[in-house]
Amino acid sequence: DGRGGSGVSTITRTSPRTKRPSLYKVLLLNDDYTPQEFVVWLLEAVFHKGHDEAHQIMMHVHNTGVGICGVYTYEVAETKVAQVLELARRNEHPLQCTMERE
Ligand code: NFA
Repeated sequence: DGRGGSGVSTITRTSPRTKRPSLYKVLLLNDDYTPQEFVVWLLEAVFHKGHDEAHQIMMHVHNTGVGICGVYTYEVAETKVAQVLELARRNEHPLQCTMERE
């Protein structure tokens, strides 16, 4: 049975103890200064979006003030936010990014 020869089998319980992790939306905020093409590039580079979807998300943020870049577990979402803020800082753009539990 894979635990060392006693011959005693174990049935592993699944569903009652399987808690799914909370998910977090990574949100991008509009501003008046960050170039549209930088936002499109960032959505491709950090969130693995194709060019057309990246452009659509960027325009949604531009037109409504906020948009969802993706939905991830806590640590992945935290890392994406940090990557966006660091890329914006390095390029001297005021682009803001945050995360919110779904
Ligand atoms: N509003 C910015 C501009 O017109 C573009 C932008 C889109 C910025 C999405 C931030 C997020 N240059």
